[in-house]
Amino acid sequence: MMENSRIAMSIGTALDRFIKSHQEQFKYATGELSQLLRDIALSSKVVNREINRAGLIDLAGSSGSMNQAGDNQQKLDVLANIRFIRALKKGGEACAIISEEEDSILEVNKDANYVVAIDPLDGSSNIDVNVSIGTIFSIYRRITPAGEPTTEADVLQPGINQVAAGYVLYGSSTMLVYTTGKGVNGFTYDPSLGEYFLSHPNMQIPEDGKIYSINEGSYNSFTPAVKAFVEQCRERQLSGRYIGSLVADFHRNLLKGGIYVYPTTEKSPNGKLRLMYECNALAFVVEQAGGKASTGSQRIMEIQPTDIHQKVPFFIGSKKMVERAEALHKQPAGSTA
Ligand code: AHM
Ligand code: MG
Repeated sequence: MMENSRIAMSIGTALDRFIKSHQEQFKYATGELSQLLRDIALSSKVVNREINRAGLIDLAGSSGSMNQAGDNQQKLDVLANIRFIRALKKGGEACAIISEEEDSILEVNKDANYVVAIDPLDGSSNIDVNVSIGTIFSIYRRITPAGEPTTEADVLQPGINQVAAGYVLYGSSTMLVYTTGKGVNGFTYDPSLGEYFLSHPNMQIPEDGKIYSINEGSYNSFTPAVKAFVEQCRERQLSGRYIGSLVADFHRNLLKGGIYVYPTTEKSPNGKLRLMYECNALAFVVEQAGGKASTGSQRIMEIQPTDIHQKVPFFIGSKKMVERAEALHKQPAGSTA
């Protein structure tokens, strides 16, 4: 058993080979988690193909239906949801799935051991304008024994229980970045070979950064602590960079150093982003890369979820930047304005 060791893998190693060679690091090294990761990677290739063809075959744009949050679902959201769920069902390793596009828990294979939380296509308002979008996923091991029906307790687990998490960025190139709790590795897709290859081994986020990513258009409805944080970023003359596509903003900040913030606003009193299939996954990745993720006053991964679609305020990125935001939340009301 290669406990806690990060197996040296050279750049260019194919994802399948990488997953296989790291299987022994998992606590339950039976191959099921490896298979789940492969299922997600395979469906992301299908989704990638559909995204690349979207402009050509009129897939982009609204499908006219609404999801549970009342968002206007895009056709590609619906398609991506179908692709991932079909692959996870067929793969047989998921006992339950929760998705941004599904109102309730999908019970899949009661004999399986893993719960998957997924946002099949995040940032979908960017599809029509050819801007990067992403898939975000979290994997948990169920608490009840396999063979029994999945319970709410199996699904509503805090982020610290994740066994794997990651994202796919459909950008100028497509990348899959994931962690199983032993560091973070990034793979770039080669469409001519139909395979992901290791391009970013053992990713580390800079301890401090010069980029802040927040929708400043909502400034007037920020809390005093968040307003103070934005003021501090302006005073320090940091660069404001906001794509409005979480995976893309997060990925840039992971590589360059920075912070992404989606705080509470008047329109969204709990923030906009969902704990279970957006925040926890990226929190696991960022912590494994040496960064932090917080609500401003609590570590994201320690929140006990009460609802599969629960929203939380979100501060994520370079350790020092998140700590500065947290420090402003600790100041007595009135002193930060
Ligand atoms: P979605 O899950 O409906 O796609 O919304 C999440 C997206 C994030 O990718 C992005 O960072 C954020 O919403 C942008 O929201 P806003 O336009 O309010 O700044
Ligand atoms: Mg989303």
